[in-house]
Amino acid sequence: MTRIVTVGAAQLGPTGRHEPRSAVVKRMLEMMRAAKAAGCDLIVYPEVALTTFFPRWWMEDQAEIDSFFEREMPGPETLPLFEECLKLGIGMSFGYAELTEEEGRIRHFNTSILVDKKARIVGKYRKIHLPGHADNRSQFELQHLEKRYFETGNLGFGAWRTMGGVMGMCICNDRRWPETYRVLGLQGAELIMLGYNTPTNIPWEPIYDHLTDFHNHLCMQSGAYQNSTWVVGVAKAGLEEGSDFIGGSCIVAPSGEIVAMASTRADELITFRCDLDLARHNKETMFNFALNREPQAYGRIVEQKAAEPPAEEAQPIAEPLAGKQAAE
Ligand code: CDV
Repeated sequence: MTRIVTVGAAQLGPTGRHEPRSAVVKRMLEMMRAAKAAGCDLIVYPEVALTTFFPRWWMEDQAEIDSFFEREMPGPETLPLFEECLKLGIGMSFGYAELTEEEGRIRHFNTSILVDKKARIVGKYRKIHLPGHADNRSQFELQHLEKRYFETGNLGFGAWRTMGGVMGMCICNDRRWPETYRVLGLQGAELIMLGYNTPTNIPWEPIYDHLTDFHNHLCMQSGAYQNSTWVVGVAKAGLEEGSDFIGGSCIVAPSGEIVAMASTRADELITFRCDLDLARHNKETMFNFALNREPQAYGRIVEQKAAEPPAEEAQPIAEPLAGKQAAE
């Protein structure tokens, strides 16, 4: 038996600061129609798909900041995406900056949603691992101020049974953390969707700039393999307002192999027929969690945040060569 979900990863090229949402939505709709024509059941767009990636700029005017956020989903500008989903009978996932009133206050999240083939929002995720900084590092032309503009997501890592499988979401920096995939894996996730905006240069931490593409794939491939799940990673790519974003959007099989990858840094659709039953193999053998995990040994993962190296020098527990001279 096979359970095929044909997935389209809809990489977006750059979006300018003053480009209206309607222009971006038009591009997204074109890709959705192309995805449907290619037989897709589901189309996945990047993180903060509707606007430019604004956290690169230090801003103080709250109205200006809020202009990048969506107050309703769908709103008038995003409704056409939902209408097209319903018309075509295709699911979708995309990221956006969310402004909401909760617990009596205005809150800002970096959010993604999962929409089924009837255009119903069936899943929502708010980014948990927010990279960058909250302080003004004006010595850098381009900053990364997610810690200033967003709150840490408060919905946990959810998984949803929909469109014939168990699906999860995370966003960009989340993909670098094994905890993300494991929490989703523990809910049986068979397909994890994520969008990213990843610059080729991190001015305050350039040591690994030359390995940005490698690390992008490394973490998604290991997450897929170790949890036996499909991973769909979708970039906002290209030169956007001075930020040089990687592309490399890809679909990763539960084996950890990349089975489809974008070759440009512009709007580009890649597709793959993902057999969700492939995810079953390692879920039932090597990574059969019920049989092989040893949670009693993993306490530190949830009990501790920072690394705590041993305070003291190691003491010998045996000295088989006691009395012999060590080399200098
Ligand atoms: N949008 C992101 O989360 N970007 C980060 C960069 C800043 C390192 C990433 O993990 O790709």
